[in-house]
Amino acid sequence: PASTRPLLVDVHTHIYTPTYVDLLRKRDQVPKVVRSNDGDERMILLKEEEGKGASASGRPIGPQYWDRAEKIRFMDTHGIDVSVISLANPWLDFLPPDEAVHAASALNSEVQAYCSSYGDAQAAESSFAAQTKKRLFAFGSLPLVPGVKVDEVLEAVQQVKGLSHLRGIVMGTKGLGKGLDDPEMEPIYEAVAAAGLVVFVHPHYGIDTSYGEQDNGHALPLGLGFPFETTIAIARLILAGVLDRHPDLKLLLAHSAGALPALSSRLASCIAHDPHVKDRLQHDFRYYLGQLWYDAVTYGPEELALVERVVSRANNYESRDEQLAFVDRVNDRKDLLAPEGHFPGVERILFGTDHPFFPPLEGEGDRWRSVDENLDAIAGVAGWADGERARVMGLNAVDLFGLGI
Ligand code: 5CU
Repeated sequence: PASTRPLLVDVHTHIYTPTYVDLLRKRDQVPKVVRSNDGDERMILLKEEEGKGASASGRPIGPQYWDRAEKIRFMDTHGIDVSVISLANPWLDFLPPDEAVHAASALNSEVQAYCSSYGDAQAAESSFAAQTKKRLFAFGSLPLVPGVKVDEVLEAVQQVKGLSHLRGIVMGTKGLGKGLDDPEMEPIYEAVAAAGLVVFVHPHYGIDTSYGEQDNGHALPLGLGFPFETTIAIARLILAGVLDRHPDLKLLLAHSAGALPALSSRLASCIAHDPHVKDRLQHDFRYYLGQLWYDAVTYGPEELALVERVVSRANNYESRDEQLAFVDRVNDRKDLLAPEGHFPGVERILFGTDHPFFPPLEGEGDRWRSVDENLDAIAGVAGWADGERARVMGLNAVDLFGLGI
């Protein structure tokens, strides 16, 4: 029964709202929604979907992208008690400033209604919602586009803060057009941190590279391009000192921050050996990984374990001596336990699904393989017990987003 299993909260789950899909229907450039020859609607989203080959002409879209009943059915099928939904990529990035400002305001109201009008009676069918009476929360959107007035972005931050079911904002990696290390982003970071909102950083553009002559469909842009985009964006943000200036900024990184955990020591070494940047930060680069949050969308227990271990180390990382002491303590895992009884990195990792992307393959049943792989990863991390799993499955989200309120 629901009451005896751990609370499950999905922090990486998207929608394209009806207003947003209408915006895309009016466009003749990517991103756009088009009607195919057989009458079905197709969404063309990524630059790779414009060309020839397996991914050309986009993907079919339907109610799974916008219908709340579909979201709830998906949640029920997978035992998800609560979802923190976000507008999917590419958000408002393609709009001129005035339109982006209006669209952000309309979308934030729409997403608030999507969550808040889901009635108490229906919500109470979930064990968690029996206490909170809420099953749906959301990230809002900001008009982050080149040329927008920063004051208008700050007004949107205040709008999001004032909406009861919105607990953060979702954003891509472009900021106001120049990336997340742009000094123009400073007042926005300050306002978002002061408002206590969580920033969900999500990729869309991939990286500027060729994936070769062979047609590999979406596999490389999504499997590598997306996570490398996040890796580079967050490395730049850290190197610009954003986390030194805004230690209260809460950044949740999609796809477990891509390659950032795996490359953090190499990056730290490159920084330490480069006279241009070696004195720029207040801490060793690895330290900052302990200031971030990570979704658990890794699809494998070993990858998830790597994220946890690196983030656990970050919380113990100030100097080479401390690092060596950390390694000693890892060898006797018990010594490292936090008062709550788990590695500190466990507190920074949160379950996610990426719904409605990666649906079941033909012939598969109602459960989504992509969801089960991520649940199995949480179940399979060596050394985690029920306490660690419960934190990652839902308790961390309750704390980070204040879902009990
Ligand atoms: O399949 C895709 O293109 C995507 C996407 O666009 N965004 C996302 O979050 N996951 C998969």
